[in-house]
Amino acid sequence: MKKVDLRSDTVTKPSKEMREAIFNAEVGDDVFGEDPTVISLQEKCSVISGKESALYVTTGCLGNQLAIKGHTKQGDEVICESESHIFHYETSAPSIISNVQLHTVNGINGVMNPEDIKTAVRSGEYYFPKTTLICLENTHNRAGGTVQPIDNIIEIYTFAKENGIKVHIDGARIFNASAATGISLKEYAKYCDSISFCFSKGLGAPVGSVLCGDKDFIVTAHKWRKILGGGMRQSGIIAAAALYALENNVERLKEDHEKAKYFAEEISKIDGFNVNLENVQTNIVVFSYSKKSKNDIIAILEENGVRISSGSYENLRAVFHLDVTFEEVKNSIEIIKKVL
Ligand code: TLP
Repeated sequence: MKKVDLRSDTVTKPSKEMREAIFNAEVGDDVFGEDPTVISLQEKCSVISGKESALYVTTGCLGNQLAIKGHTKQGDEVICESESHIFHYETSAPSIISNVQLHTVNGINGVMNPEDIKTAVRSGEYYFPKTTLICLENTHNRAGGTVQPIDNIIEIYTFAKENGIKVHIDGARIFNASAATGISLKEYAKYCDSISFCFSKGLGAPVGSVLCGDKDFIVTAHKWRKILGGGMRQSGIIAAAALYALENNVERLKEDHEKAKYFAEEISKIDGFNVNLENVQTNIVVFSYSKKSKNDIIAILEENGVRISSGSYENLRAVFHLDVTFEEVKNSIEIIKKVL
């Protein structure tokens, strides 16, 4: 029996059409800057983000880390939300690659209050680190796919500009934010110095992310991508999947949001489940179950054909994507009702 895999939107497999695009990709050696498919992906990303330049990178983590490297100097401080991906899931890379310190600010549902950011920014005394970067995450993973309100982003960016601080958006799922709000990637990207987004999540490509910013910043990111072993050769093979994803899988993201909403509403009716429906804004549902431990639930559901993952702390997480049908979502609810 095929399992319904809701562990992440990273689990999707390339469709037949995407594989055809991969098959037909023109390639060259990208370390020589000669891969036409990579070049056209980067150009497209620069156009749709409204940024001068773009760099194709292996992962979302690498996109974030190159941004931190490009915007900071050794010993600087980077402000990020206390549940952010950069803080929790990137193996302390900012301290290793950029030798910077993270200063976390508690948000509400992943959204930082600009006043709290202003308080966290260091004054100029010599014994303080220097705040040089603020990172925002849109949508916010551990908060359950919540969207950063545009007014909030604008306020943070305006303050940052006035104080010589850069802003990076970890937009791994920025197209989910756009699908939920109608605000374009270009509009979001206006209010940051750099933005990264992933092809390998809701867009369904097997691998790859992109980092967008101004020319000089991308020149530095390109150098550091090479230093870190991320220079790729005939990467048009995978860039073709990313191009296919941008052209064909963005519009449909709304369907994943509907599946998430339906799932959240249905499980909230089951005794023992707790889900904050207001936070279900995109394709992620973070929820809890009071009657069993987190690991037990994950194991029981796995045995019964539904795969979910661990969310923040005691929470569970289900993520909706293009490889799970509405029918399968309905079935998974029935299974949950039956076994829990
Ligand atoms: N998130 C993964 C796990 O690492 C948790 C997932 O399954 O959701 N930014 C955000 C907001 C992300 O959610 C992720 C991946 C990344 C960056 C990193 O992307 P990759 O895995 O491509 O390095």
